[in-house]
Amino acid sequence: MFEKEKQAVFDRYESLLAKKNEPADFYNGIFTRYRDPVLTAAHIPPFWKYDLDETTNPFFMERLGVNAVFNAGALYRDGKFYLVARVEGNDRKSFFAVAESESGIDGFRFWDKPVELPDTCPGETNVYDMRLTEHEDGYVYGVFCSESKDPSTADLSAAMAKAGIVRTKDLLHWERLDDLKTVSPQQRNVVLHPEFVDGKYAFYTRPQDGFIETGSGGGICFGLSDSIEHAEIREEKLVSPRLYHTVTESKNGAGAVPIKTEKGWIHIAHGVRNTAAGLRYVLYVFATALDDPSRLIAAPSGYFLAPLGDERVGDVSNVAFSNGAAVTPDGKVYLYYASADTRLHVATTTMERLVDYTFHTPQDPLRSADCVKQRIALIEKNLRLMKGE
Ligand code: M1P
Repeated sequence: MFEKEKQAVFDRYESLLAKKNEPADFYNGIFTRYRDPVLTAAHIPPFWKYDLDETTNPFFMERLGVNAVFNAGALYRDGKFYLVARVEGNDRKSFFAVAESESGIDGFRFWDKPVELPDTCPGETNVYDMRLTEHEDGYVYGVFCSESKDPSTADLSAAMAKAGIVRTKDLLHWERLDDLKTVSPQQRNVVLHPEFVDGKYAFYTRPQDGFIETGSGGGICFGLSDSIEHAEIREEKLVSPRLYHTVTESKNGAGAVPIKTEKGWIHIAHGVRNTAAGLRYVLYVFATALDDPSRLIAAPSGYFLAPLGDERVGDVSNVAFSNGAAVTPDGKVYLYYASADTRLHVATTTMERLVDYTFHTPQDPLRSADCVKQRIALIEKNLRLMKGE
């Protein structure tokens, strides 16, 4: 019985990892979606969950279950794709784990053990959403959310979010640096820019007054720090603002590390609006200038990617979230996005298409009357073309 169940669990796991992914039946000319997620709770190696010893686990039960695998930092190196995923145990605590694949769209296999971050903060209860930045200083940095209980209140759910920083050269050995200091009381969705700016380390931040609500935080900001070992930003400049009646009205946050193109830095971020059914998270794109990555130069209208079909349902429904993209030397872009805080997907595109989308999608005119004019202009142009005029 024990051996039979064990074999069945391992067989199911291996056949999942061997399954080829295929493009989904979806077209928008901007990116390709795929039929299957690239990482789910079922991609967790059985030996992370089961005690394989029959004497201590006679019923072959899961002892440490995994609830979800989602929000992953991404890296392409020497012909392989690496993800540092957020793995959430049944106990609600998240940790990081590296998975690698040859194709970037399927076959992701977790390394034998999850990442063991240096445990330097006794109050830290939860860690999640690592952005991986291959910095020009030679290190790979991981900037993540470090969450602890808010000691100033008896409210059990009150928490504090800060940006933790680690660095590595091999994704195996991690050095923990000081958490980022900013003027804002809390931070989440912090991203390290891959290049020095004015000789300093540059970060995209998301100031927030509370753990959930950004409050007075106006959106995604930019700040510089002299040091990375003791990172401190004294001034945060607004880059991508939250705007009334747009996809960023409630809040937004930097996502994947900005992608350098000949026309500017392309950012794939998330925007949040509130609805009667709760918060809706979508991905949107903006660009900043090559000579000043804090200067907004393009802001295509609306969302880039929204949760679709099954993606809409999960632990936190109606959420698309990304904190990682990998770019290959031949200009292919692999965007890793999670749906409903439950599973991780990939969408692929090319640098050429991403640039075209970013710089040729019209801006949001912000009012229905102007949006309909914008659309009618497109329709009239197309009607003339369709009539051969
Ligand atoms: O639940 C949706 C997302 O919520 C948070 O994002 P934000 O700080 O913008 O609200 C993050 O905790 C993220 O992990 C999560 O996917």
